[in-house]
Amino acid sequence: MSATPKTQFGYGYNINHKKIQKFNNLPIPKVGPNEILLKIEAAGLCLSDPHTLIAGPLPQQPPLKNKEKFIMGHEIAGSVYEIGSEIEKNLKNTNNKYQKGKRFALQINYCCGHCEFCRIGLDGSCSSTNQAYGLNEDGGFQQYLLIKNLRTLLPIPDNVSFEDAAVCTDSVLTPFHAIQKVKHKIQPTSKILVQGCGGLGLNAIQILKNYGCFIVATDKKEDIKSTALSYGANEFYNDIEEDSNHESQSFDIIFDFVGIQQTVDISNNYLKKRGTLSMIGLGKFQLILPNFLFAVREIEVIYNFGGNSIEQIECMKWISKGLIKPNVTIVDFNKLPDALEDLINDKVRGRVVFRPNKL
Ligand code: FEH
Ligand code: ZN
Repeated sequence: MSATPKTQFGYGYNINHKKIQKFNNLPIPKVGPNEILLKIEAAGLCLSDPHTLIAGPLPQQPPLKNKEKFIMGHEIAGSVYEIGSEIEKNLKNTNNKYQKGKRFALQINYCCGHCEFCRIGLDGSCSSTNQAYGLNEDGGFQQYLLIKNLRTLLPIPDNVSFEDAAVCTDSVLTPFHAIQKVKHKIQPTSKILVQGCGGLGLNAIQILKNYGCFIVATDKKEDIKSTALSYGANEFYNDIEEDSNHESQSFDIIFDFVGIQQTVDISNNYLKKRGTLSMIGLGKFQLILPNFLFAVREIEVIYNFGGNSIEQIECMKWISKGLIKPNVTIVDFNKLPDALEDLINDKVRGRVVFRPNKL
């Protein structure tokens, strides 16, 4: 292994700027007795990144005040580069779990492991702090990241690449979690609409395919049609209302990966009585739900955000078995600001991943 560099560079948030900032000459963090230094092997770019730059960091639980500067990047996979003295002492007792070189994906939120939610496996909803890599604390758009909460390290199966493991932390996990919450309602005869075929929607199609249901996908981008169909969508439309013969109130479940008024209105048109609307996309901060029209049909509306560690481990298993193949494009780490502009301008297809240590 080559010598640890003295400094590193990264990209992140600065409260005084609306654009991502490059931070040069950052120190490589010193490792405490119970900490690990992770070498970042892959870090994915997400629409939450431009949202963070504009709307600010994910709020933390008081009394924690949000940082004014931090390294962004919340879809992270890496290898153990250095371990603290206490972890070293315990290596044998932990079956060498944290040995140098071991491969891990990070759970985005720093779950505490002992709150009411963590104790029942719902650690994605941990109620302790809301600290999250790259969203209000340092993340993966740099070469080395200090891991203070070992609970956030989830082992990557041998045949899963760092790039796939990185995007699994969010762009696979989030749709997987949303689908797990309604899977008891999915039958081979179910008609399901996936609105939005971006990074998350394309993964949703692949996950849903395993339940044998009929999948209709929509996206305003025409060029995504062949990918959506090849991932398992039975039909694809740019505008379902204009281009299809689907009847009103004929869908059992709709997954909305866009989250704008137009997609809510489409869901209102197409959901059956007692249908389910699963909201994932955060296109708009606030939306008007058709209160009366949903009430008379007893529509169930479910909101989703991220997922739990047990689901993230399961997602990696699905990838290792070839059941999900994330759509990943590797981009030079030095080109990160350009890739972010492309994402903002809707020019990105699937997920962009950087390899900060492969320059
Ligand atoms: C997942 C888990 C925790 C925080 C944020 C997320 C993502 O949905 C952000 O894109
Ligand atoms: Zn994200």
